[in-house]
Amino acid sequence: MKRLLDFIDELTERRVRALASSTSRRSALVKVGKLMVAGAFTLPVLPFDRTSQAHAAGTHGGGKPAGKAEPKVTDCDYWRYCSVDGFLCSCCGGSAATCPPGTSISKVAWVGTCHNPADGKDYLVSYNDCCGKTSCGRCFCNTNYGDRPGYRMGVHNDVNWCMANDSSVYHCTTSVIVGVAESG
Ligand code: ABN
Repeated sequence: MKRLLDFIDELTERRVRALASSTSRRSALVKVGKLMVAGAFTLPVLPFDRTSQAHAAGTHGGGKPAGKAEPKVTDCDYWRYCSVDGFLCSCCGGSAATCPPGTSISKVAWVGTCHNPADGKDYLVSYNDCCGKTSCGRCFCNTNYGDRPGYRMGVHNDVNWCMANDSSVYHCTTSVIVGVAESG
């Protein structure tokens, strides 16, 4: 039995030595590299989530997607809400452009540019908050077209625009059309 094991040992050692002398470390690395490159082309590529870009492209009032009903004045994708961050006053006892009773319109506001698919024009929209009552809590929209991160002062919309009113308590947000954007 021992002789058989010695024989297998010897045979294995000879084979391993022969293989080692005919294969350099460099050629082994080349083989591994080739396998990796081939794998990159043949293995399935994981899908990318591009929904945020699609959302950004579609919420600038680009028009309703095919097969979808026209957005209502209480829907976030209604064209003039392209840059809202807050509760729609049209769901809170007011309208798209007026504050609900018992609240007052903010003295400062965020202004966005939204595309109206009905006439093909771009409009300046002032997003004034309504102040003096606790948060409405209905129809929260966060479309925020053109918004930039908080460290870019002046171009950030996650702000309580009631800050300059007698009451800084935020209730909802209106979308008041203030002009047509100039082209060019
Ligand atoms: N402009 C709406 C809002 C109110 C309070 C805090 C953030 C955003």
